[in-house]
Amino acid sequence: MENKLENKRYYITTPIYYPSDKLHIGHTYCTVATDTLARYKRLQGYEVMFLTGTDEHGQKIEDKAREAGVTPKAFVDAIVEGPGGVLDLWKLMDISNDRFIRTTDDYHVSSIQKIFRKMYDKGDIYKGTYKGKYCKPCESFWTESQLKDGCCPDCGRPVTDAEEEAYFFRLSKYADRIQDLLENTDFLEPRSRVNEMVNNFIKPGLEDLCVSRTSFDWGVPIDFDPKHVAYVWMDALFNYVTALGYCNDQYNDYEKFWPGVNIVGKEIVRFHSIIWPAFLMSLDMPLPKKVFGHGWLLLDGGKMSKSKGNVVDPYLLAEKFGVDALRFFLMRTFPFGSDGSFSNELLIQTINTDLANDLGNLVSRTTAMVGKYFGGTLPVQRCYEKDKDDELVSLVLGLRDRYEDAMEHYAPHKALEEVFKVIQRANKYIDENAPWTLAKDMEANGPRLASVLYHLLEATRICGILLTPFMPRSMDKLFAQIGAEENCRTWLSAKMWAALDADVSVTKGENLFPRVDMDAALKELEEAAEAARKAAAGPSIELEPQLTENVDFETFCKSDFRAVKVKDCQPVKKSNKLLRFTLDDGTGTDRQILSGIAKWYKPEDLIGKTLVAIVNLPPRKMMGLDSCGMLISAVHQEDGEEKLHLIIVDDAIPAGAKLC
Ligand code: ME8
Repeated sequence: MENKLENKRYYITTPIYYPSDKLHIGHTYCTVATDTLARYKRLQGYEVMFLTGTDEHGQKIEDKAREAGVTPKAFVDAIVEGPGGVLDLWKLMDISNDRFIRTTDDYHVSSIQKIFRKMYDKGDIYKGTYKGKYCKPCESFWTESQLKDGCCPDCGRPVTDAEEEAYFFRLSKYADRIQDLLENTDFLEPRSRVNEMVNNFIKPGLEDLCVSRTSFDWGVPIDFDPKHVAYVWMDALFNYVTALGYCNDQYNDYEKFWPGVNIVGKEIVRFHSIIWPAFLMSLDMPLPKKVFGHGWLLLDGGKMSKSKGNVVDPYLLAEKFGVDALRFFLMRTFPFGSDGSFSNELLIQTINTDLANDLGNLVSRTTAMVGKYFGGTLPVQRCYEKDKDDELVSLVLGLRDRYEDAMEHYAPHKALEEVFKVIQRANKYIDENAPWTLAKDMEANGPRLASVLYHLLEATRICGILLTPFMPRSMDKLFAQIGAEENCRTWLSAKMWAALDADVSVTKGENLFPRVDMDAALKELEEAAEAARKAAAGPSIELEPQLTENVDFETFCKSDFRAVKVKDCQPVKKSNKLLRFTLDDGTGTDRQILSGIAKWYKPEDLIGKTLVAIVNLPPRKMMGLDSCGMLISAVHQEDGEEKLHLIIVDDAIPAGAKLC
């Protein structure tokens, strides 16, 4: 990671996600990690550009939109900007991105057209015929030899044959340079991914890459040959530079921020460490400073994915446990470069152990004791005891370097491990120094007690600074509680002992991280997941069995069904079921019908509607009123509940028209 302070600019990106469905905890994991790294760099004093966005073109989105009966743009708009959509999720999760790119943004589309033409003019893109295999869910082309058991090597699903006129990018031309880049530099991390790329993709021979499609429309049209749209990965990868203003006038940050760091999931490392640098080489552009391929969150041993439908909802977890607790859990639990198994138990356990027990207790015990023994403000008289204090102080003062080392190596989990070692040591320091015993003789021990508490506040402050990128909101509250002003919250002051005022005042505040009742929370989560599964599966509908006994036509014709218009509709006094309708049935005389549908309709909503009634049933008295006929409705059971819909017909049908 770039760490020279003379170059104080830093650019970091997440993948741009497909808005083919709601995003899940896996996307949240990557975005929170990238956000944490961006916040860490800002804390260090860098000018940071943090980009995220959505990858909106491609056949998969086009198909999904068709299924939903809307245009592709309307489909992605709803998922990106609609309630509970991508933008809402990042707002909820306190994601501090400086920019958000959508590949349907006009400036991006025209930039891709220019980029395509540049590469074509240079001779790195040429026209040919594409023959091969295509995996639709992954939007990936494969050669026969790359398939695993005849299926997509990424997701294991069947592939389809594809043959069409297409443009190709001379990927093969860059194979040696890419291999050298991967093997002899730190371009791609973790290192373990390098062998996989070289052995599986480069050594078997890099073939030229098909970079246009003609079989669907939802993409960036090639301006000089508009029946082709750009391959969605080409369109997507260049987002990292178009969002800075490369090939457009929308922004002017390309010179300032490129090259940057691309954080991606391991399944798209191939695109980012082979294809992406080759594209950039073709345009003589600087390569990313780093591509980091993080691991997957697994659920029941498999990858969570939108297309498999086994996903965990970040909204639900953030709402239940708090955004910061969720952010913290994701960063603390799963080593960033490896896969990890998600579970609700693990989440709750982490909250209870690290946040409620270790950090929460340190803050609440320390501030409570400053309140109890000194009325909330420490006296300035002190008594430092070398043998008791030195170890804690030096551990705390070395923390920033150990933390920085971990963060620079994309190991936020290790950085947190270091912070929590200090928090645990500070809690032990409380027990070793037993402030409650010192407090028994304030005259003799007052200065020592003040020292002990001050040391605890200092340890808490420095941990708080380093936890800010992980839990920004909670750390603001923590600083307010321990009396740490702005100048004691800086990166610089995380390496300074005694930054807090000697006569610092604390404020008792809310419990930052309440304990979670494991059993109750697990039960609630299971119920919520069940409700979500049901909602996704749609309601369970039960219908009345059809009658098997025939009715002869003559008998049927004796039933007189007519269109009727609702002139008035009122509730019936003392009945919570009945509505009284005054109807125009075309005869010139009003017809009154009582109907037991008050549970489903408000009377005022039905006035003016055209309904269907059988008009030759014998009159019946109900609640002392005559009902002359019956309104026709459709009925069914939904999730065990009776549902009713009046048959409301076209208003163009005149009152009294016969139904036959
Ligand atoms: O691949 N665990 O978009 P995508 C951890 N549009 N991270 C996960 C995850 C999981 N179970 N599931 C998803 C695309 N992710 C392309 C990217 S970039 C130019 C184009 C994260 O919506 C992870 O970072 O399928 C992964 O790489 C990304 O979401 C894929 O999101």
